[in-house]
Amino acid sequence: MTGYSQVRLAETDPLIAGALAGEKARQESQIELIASENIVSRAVLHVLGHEMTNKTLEGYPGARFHGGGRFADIAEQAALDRAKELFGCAYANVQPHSGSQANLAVFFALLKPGDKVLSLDLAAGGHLSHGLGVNLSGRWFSAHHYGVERETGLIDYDKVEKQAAELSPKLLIAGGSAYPREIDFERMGAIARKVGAYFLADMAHIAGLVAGGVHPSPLPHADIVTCTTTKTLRGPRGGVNLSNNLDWRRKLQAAVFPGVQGSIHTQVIAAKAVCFGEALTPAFKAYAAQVKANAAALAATLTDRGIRIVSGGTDTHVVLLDLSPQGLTGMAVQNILEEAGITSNKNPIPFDAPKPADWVGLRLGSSAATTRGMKEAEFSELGRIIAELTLAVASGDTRHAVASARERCAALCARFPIYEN
Ligand code: DSN
Repeated sequence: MTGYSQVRLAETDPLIAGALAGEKARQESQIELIASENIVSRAVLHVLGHEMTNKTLEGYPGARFHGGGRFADIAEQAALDRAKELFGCAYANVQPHSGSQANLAVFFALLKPGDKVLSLDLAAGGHLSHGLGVNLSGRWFSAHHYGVERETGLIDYDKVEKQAAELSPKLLIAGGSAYPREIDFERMGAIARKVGAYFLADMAHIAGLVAGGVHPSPLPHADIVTCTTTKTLRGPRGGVNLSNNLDWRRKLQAAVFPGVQGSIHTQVIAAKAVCFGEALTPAFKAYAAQVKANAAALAATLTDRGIRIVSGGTDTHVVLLDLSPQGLTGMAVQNILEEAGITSNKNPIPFDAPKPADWVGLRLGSSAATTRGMKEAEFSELGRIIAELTLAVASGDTRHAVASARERCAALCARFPIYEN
């Protein structure tokens, strides 16, 4: 946002101007380790605040229900072309307003209410839009879940195959929000085919790693792939549907509009085009590799200091801490990290308690701080800070640890500003 518009907003709406200024300062002065967050480029920010937001359109490029769409069509067509090039696939739909909407459209396209779905349990790293009881996907469909092994924290694909054979789901789903390891999409696709299920791969969290070539792509194996542009992909808030199989085209187009959505978020679609353009550059490949290396450095440092990492490490940007050996909840450590200048989120771990207040998991992610320019050395420092704070909470005396952590986090923020100009 330019200085001019901030000044104007402060005059017309001081409450919201204050909230925006506060949020900007918070982002600059805290280190963001929430795994679903990132820091978009100036170009993406610019597009999100553009007059393109004024344009109402329904339908698809070249076939709209409203007039005046020729420039929006250029943006949406670019987003489609770039998404297909980036992920090497035959079909894309860039209209879903979020990852949950992208998933809902797949349910709408493939299933009837009551049909059986088999997906990763939320506590094992799944996502609420894959059939959680309080979500439409769990309320209107018959959702069943596979989990991970208690000892390893990993999916046992033989068990998934057995469960799928017994259940005969119409839809098998892979992916989620907090599974830190590579998913064997090839095996999941083979299981789906064997039991006659459709296979949906939700790569919301890892889309940037897939785009950057540092995580295997689900596209050769899944009927349909969904993702967001928000997380490792470092773009605007929004969803995408992809497929290699053009047979899904008609159904998916109709499922997104008019199935589960109306008019498009025009400026977000233009920002998605910019995001895909950025992700096609060699610099983004280097970024994706650094995200993975940084998460590995963070996990190794925490492990060395006696913090248990679910699954023993990470193959992605996600590091999931199990705080039960220290007798702590995720909430307690989330709070102390925030006091020191690190943002994170409590998260269930496999076999965790049902109530969020009792969860013993804490989820960290490396995408946003990597965008600031931090590398392995800084992520090791973050690991040391987080371990010291955790052990201090466990000991009941946090004063010295918080004071030291605050200073060290502030020093990192000063060395790695978010937007330098
Ligand atoms: N699914 C939520 C998360 O992973 O934090 C939001 O994207």
